Amino acid sequence: APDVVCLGESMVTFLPSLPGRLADVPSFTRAIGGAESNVACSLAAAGHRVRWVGRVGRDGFGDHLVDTIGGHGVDVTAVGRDPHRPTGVYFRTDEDRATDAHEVVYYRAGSAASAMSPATVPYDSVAGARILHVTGITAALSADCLALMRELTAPRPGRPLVSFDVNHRPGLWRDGSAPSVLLDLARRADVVFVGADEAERLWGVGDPAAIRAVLAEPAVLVVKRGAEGAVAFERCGVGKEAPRSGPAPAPGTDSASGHGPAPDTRSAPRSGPATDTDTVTRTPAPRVTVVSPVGAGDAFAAGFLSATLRGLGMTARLRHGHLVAAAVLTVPGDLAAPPRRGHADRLAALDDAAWG
Ligand code: KDG
Repeated sequence: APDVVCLGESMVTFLPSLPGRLADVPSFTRAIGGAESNVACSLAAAGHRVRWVGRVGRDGFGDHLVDTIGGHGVDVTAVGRDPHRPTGVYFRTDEDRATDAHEVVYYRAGSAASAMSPATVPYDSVAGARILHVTGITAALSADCLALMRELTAPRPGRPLVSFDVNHRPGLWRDGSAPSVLLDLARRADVVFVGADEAERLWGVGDPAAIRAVLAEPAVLVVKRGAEGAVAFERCGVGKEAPRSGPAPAPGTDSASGHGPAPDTRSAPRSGPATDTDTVTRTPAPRVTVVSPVGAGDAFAAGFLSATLRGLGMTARLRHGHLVAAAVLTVPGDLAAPPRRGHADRLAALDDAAWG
């Protein structure tokens, strides 16, 4: 079984050849996108066994996604191929330096991935993993996809640790249901990533402690504050010392080389005000010159989850998230080679003064 399963829609992405409005961009370069497969590729680069579960058309773009993501060392054997629906694609423009705005246009309604459901995605394809990583994007794709998300996040014995990146994409939510649907899913997860700006937009709370009050259930909540860094709330009494009740990794096959199992965060009580029961950890973000923010959230999640799989403490988990994000922030595409493990470990171990 893989260490991590990342489940969600990947798309062929068209990146503009020149800055400017979509209406004016003369040509585009093909790349790949998809928040969950970005996390998968980054985790594979960090040496973990990762499976991407998605669904693409029986078309050239589907072949391209499967080949490219597989080429990153990700297990693509559980990717569905839909003979009747196309692979999703999307176009985007570069950030306008003056306004920070960029345009994203999706052609994914009715895509192969929108047909993911409890019927088309067998639970077996995620069972046995230590971590299942999903995002709020999938919940917006179709009623079937939402049903799948609810099934995957429902409590059940031996459930992988569920990692949920809220990933609110306003362009995908037309009916005003995002705040309640995403809150409900996040509350069912074990580890949640959310941007402070995103939480403000969805639930009207931007202060980390206020976000924790709304999202008190997950054992670990990571609030990302852009250049200001990140804050993690971890319920006391859980973490690396906690007993594990999920599926054990196969002996001797831990590609993360001898690291302990992922912490079982589900054994903790689910009630009580966050402030009384949480350990709060803050880390500043390294200062980098941002080339493109796209993919940085995925990179952060990958760095954090990699450090989680390795049994590292919360400060190290956050710092590894920041380091992988920094690598992606400083290149144009969604993906960048993360720093090698030894190098990242040395950077993460620098003293607090170096980290701002
Ligand atoms: O996180 C990066 C993603 O936003 C991008 O790759 C496309 O998955 C995507 C989406 O749905 O926006």
